[in-house]
Amino acid sequence: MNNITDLKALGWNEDLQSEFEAYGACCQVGRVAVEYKGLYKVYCEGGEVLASVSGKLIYAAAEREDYPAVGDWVLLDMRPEAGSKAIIRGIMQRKSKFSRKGAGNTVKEQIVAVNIDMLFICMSLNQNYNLRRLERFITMAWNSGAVPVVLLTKSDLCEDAGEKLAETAEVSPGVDVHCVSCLDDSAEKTVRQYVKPGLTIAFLGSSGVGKSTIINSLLGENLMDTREISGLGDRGRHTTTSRELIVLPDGGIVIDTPGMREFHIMDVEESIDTTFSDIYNLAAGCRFLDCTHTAEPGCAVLEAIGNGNLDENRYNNYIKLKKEAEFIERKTNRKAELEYKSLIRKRAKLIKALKK
Ligand SMILES: Nc1nc2c(ncn2[C@@H]2O[C@H](COP(=O)(O)OP(=O)(O)O)[C@@H](O)[C@H]2O)c(=O)[nH]1
Ligand SMILES: [Mg+2]
Ligand SMILES: [Zn+2]
Repeated sequence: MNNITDLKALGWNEDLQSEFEAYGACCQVGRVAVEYKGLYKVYCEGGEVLASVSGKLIYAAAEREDYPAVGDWVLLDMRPEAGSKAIIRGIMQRKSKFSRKGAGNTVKEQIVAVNIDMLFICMSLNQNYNLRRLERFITMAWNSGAVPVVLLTKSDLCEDAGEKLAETAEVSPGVDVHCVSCLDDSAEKTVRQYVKPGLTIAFLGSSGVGKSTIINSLLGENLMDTREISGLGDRGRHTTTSRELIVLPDGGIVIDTPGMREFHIMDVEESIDTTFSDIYNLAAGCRFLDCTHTAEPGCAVLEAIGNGNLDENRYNNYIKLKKEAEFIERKTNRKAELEYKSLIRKRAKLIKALKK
C-alpha cells in the first residue's frame, strides 16, 4: 500500500474533519486496515504505520467495542522517536458497526468492521445457498447502519440461477440482488457499479463463496489469497484468515472478511422488522397491537400463512430470529433481565396460588 497520498482516498469527509477539529486537531489521523494481536496496521497521509493502543485507552476500555476495529478512524501519536510505531490515542465516532455474537454461549460482541457504507452479502449458488441464513445476514446488515446488497456467486455452477435469483429477491425486500460469476466478468462489472471514491464496501459471507476472488478482480491483481478455480470444482476452501481494508487503484475502499461459520445475531429487534417488512406490514392487520403472531386469534400473519400468502419457512425463521434477539436483549440489558425475572417470579407465584 504505497498509493495513498490523501485521506480522501481512505474515505475522509467533511463530517470527520469537523469532528477532528472539535478535538483540537491535535494529532494525526489514520484508518485501521488490519488488526493483529494487539497491533494495528493504520493507513494515513503519506503511507502506513504500525500502531498500538495507548495505555490510557486500554485502561478506559470496558468492552470490545472500546478498542479499534478494521475501518476505524483513529487519532495517532506518530512518535518518531519510537521507530515506525505509532500510538493510538482515541477512536473517532463510528458511522456504522457490523458485529456478531461470538461463538459459544457468551453474548460477547465481535466487531467485524466499522464505518462501512455498503455490505455485500455473498452467498454461492451451490451448497452454500440458504435463504434462512441470508435473512439472518440481512438483518445484521440493516442493524449495522450500512446498506446491504446480495451477491449470489458462482452462477456458473448452478442450473437454475434465474429461479434462485427470483426466490432470493422475494425474501430480500428493499435489497438489490445480483447473480454473478467470476469465470466471466459479471462479478466484477456488477460490483463496480457500486464502487465510488471514498465509499467503503465490506464483503461478508461463508468462506469459499468467492469474496476474495471478487476483490482480486477489482484490484486487477491477486493481492488476496484465493484458491485456484480449476481442479477444486465447487469445493470452496477457507482462504482469507484476517480482515483487511484495501484501497482500490481507481478509488473506492473494500474490506475483505474471513468466512463466518457461526453466525449469531445481536440485539436487532428493529432490523428484523426491516428484513421481514412483509410480515411487519401484515402485522398491522392483527387484532391485538402486541400480537406475537404465534397463537392469537385474529392474527393477520398466521392468516397469511394459511392462505398461502406467506411462506411458512420464512415465518419460522422470523420467529426464531425474534426469540434470539429477545434472548440477547435480556442478557445484555440488565434492566430487561430483572424485569423478566420478576415477571417469571410473579407468574410462578400465580401458578402456585392457582394450584392450591
Ligand atoms: N466456479 C467458480 N468458482 C469460483 C468463483 N469464484 C470463486 N471461485 C472459487 O472458489 C474458491 C474460494 O474462493 P475465495 O475467493 O477464496 O472465497 P472466499 O473464502 O469467500 O474469499 C476458489 O477456489 C475460487 O477460485 C466462481 O464464480 N465460479
Ligand atoms: Mg477470502
Ligand atoms: Zn399477529
